[in-house]
Amino acid sequence: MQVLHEIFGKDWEASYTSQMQSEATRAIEDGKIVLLPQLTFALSSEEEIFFSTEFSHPKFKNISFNPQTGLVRGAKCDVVHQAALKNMMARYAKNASQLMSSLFPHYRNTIKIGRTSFRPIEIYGRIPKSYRKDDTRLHVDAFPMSPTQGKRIFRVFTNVNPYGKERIWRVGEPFADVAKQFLPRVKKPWPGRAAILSALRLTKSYCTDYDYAMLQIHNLMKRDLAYQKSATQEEVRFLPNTSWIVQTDSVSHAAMSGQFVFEQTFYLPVESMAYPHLSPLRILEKLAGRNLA
Ligand SMILES: O=C(O)CCC(=O)C(=O)O
Ligand SMILES: [Fe+2]
Repeated sequence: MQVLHEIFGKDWEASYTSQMQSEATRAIEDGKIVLLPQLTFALSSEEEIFFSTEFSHPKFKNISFNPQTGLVRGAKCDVVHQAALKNMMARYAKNASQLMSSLFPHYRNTIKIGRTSFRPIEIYGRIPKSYRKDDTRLHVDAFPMSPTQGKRIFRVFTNVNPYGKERIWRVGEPFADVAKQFLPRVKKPWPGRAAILSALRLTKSYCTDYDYAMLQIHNLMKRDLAYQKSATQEEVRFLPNTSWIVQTDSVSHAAMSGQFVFEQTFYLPVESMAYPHLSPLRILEKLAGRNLA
């Protein structure tokens, strides 16, 4: 399968023809990565000090920003630098939103913005706390605290590495193949699990059967070292000063190396997709023979 779908947009305000929009929609919903090889995110000269690991809190993987509350997390710095970080990340959030809106206009009314992240730590050689947190292993995204209830996860990335370093990913097999292998291995949740998790506030919202299955698949994929080696996969190298958009809940991916990337997350209801049958929710429901929402 062709993994990349290239679009030539030079800036975040670029407009796209309806043909480009519908081709990009088909491509992304079909599990391709939409690559914008000419699109970068420029840092001002004052912001260049953030090309460093010095502002990262050792407990966090990334520096994150919540565009809804304006809060920055995971940074270790004084108020002046904190404000500058916030400014820079808010600008990335705005740019990424603009891109999503001009490339996918029919998602506009229902898409919701999530967290923005700045990732200043080199991936290669990083020691994860557990295999579940190891993003160098192929996985589809699912987060224990943040159930999506079927909503799609879109991520916009920009490699801003100033030293010419690529971000290297492995991209695995289509979601339908992942699901066929791993859904049969998903154990039944114990009764009342979701209600207890949300009552104890261990999840930010209700964890549906879909969320449970996705989290299990995420963990099973990462735990299976034989699968990591033998699964159909290919290496994709993202050059500095390029951007890409991917549905990380369906595209099997692993980040192998690279440093200094921005990322913006968005959530989209399955019903807003042009091809909802391609969503992980519908694919899993078809295999399970029942409703998982
Ligand atoms: O940082 C990256 O390049 C990707 C890591 C990852 O697995 C993700 O953002 O879902
Ligand atoms: Fe991921």
